[in-house]
Amino acid sequence: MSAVRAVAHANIALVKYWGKRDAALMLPSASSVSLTLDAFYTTTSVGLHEGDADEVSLDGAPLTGGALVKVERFLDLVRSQAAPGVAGRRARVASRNDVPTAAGLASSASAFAALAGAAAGAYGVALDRAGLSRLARRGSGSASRSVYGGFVQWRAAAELPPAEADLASVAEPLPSSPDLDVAMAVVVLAAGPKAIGSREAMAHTVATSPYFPAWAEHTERDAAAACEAIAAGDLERLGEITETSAMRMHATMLAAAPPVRYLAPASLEVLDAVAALRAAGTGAWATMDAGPNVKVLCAASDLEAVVAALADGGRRTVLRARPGPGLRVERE
Ligand code: 2P0
Repeated sequence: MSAVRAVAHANIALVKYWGKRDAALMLPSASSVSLTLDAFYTTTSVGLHEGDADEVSLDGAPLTGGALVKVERFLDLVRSQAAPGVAGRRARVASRNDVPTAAGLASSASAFAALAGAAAGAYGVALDRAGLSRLARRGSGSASRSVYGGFVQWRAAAELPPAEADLASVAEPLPSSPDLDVAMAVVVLAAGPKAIGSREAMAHTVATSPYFPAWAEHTERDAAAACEAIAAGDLERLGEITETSAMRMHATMLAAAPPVRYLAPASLEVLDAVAALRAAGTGAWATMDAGPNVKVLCAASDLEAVVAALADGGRRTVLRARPGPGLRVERE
């Protein structure tokens, strides 16, 4: 069988995913809402070979250690759904991350969405979009959202028992008002000492933060409100929900024992600059993930003004992003 290539774009959560209720099935504690971006993406090609081990490379270098094990386990999951003739064969995986600078924005979301598309294709596992989203979720939760372009919701299906939620907890594209023409400015800040990875940090937050139950409850409501704001084309409301969700997520992990802190002094300076933009009448709202970088949601027509303000005369690196497409899969 020929190799299959897939391209998936990174996504930034507007309503954050932070915490699993079932780590084995990768079921989130609450729904999340994201925007898939054009500027950052992963291209992955998967072919089958006769050797006895999976071979995985990222940006031309062989993958090793825990990262390799994660990919092998994911390939095992795909093989468990493949026809007997191919299920025993090993894969050759070549993956490339495209980001405008080597800025630490490489994302497990685009990586596992692309791997899901390419591996399912290479092993002849026929999946529709929902099936691909469900498969990508097993690699990395946020990857479920990168199967779709634009605004996306990943449903927690927390009302269902885990075995049923395993089928229902997938992403879906969100209908958005044509008036909602958005962009993101990504402020790249120097990463300090390597912080704890998001999977471990999430589990630690669930286990030790007394704020976690309140976080999960409010996030489910915030996700519903964000969907409404997106449908109504209400950027201001969406922006407020976005910034609030990010701050609540960081507050929840700051309350873990010991605390998890991704906010750096330079991040706080950018949050102040975003508040100053708003005070001066420009709609701009900040969000942050498991690192110091700050992403700023704004109207596409305000992007250049926002980038100029945040770059502060060239003192900071600011990347531009617009809504991007969903997963594409093709046979090589
Ligand atoms: C998100 N993040 O919603 C949140 C916000 C980071 C902060 O999803 O364990 O790599 O593989 O499901 O998806 C990053 O965590 O974690 C993430 P796993 P993932 O985008």
